[in-house]
Amino acid sequence: MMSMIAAAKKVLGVIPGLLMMQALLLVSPLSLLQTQAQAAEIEKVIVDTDIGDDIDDAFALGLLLTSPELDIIGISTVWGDTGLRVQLLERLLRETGHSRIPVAQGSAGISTTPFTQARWAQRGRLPAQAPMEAVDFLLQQIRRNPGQITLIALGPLTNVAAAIKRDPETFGKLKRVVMMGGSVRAGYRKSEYVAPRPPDKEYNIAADIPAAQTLFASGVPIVMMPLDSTQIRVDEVERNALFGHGTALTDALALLYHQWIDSYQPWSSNTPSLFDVVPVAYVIDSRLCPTTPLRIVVSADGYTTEAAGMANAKVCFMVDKSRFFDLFMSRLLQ
Ligand SMILES: [Ca+2]
Repeated sequence: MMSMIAAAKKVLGVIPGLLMMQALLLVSPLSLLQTQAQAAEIEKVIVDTDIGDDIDDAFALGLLLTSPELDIIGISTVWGDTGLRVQLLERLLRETGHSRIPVAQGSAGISTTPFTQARWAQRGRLPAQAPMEAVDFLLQQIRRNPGQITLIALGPLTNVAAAIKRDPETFGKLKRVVMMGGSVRAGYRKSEYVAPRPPDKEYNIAADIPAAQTLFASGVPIVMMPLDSTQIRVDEVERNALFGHGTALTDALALLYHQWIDSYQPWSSNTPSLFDVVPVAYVIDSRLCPTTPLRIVVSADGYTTEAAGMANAKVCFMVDKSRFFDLFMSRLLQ
């Protein structure tokens, strides 16, 4: 008759075997394939942003930081006080638990646009280490991940053009540029219930026209989200839901929004437009913004017009607003 100790040993001997079987089941060929498929769906992105002026970049960052489909390998700042934009990002990333994301700094330039969220940014910390230069960072990351990176461009295209000029061959190894900018068939409008103006000189393009011309002549795949599809407003119901939600991210967005409102800002509205959120939403779910291949020419005075010839951009003219808000609100209200 088996002693109690021997019986216990026998049972304990079976347990590792069971665990091993379970482990084998967990790494079955099927589950390995599933894991690989999930990994393949994660999109590597670099975000180039003029966060701090208008408020839409902050909302775009909000969607980026809450979307598991995206691997944010870095964020670079562009236009005007790029150092203060780094400081804003440092605070936003730290307070939302994303300090691991590298931030790079574009060259500082002159901007006449008010930095509406400067006070929030100034209360952030300076990064512990001097940030990498934006163009160096972008080119370094493209070399490390050829054909894999989507560059999401949310500001004037100054860094983008500088990267093309410095090393066009490396820049050509981007997977694509998904950008907010331009105005192809419709201009700025107060609301969707008012007829749009004719195409306008859109801010990101007009701020640095030669840079936009450089990108559209580069041959790199471009997905363009112009004014035609990006004038989506966050009304009071959505704002209350977001700003009362109580996460570190929505708290930060609420404070940034209030500074934006409290500044002398050219947008002069309580209701932000989510321009820069549209390219981010597109990268997550391209079905919400179907595109048309077109040849886009950037004129010397900053218009983006359709021309005859081979397409150089895929342009989204209409966003599925319901699908867009389902995605945006559900992610930020996690
Ligand atoms: Ca922007």
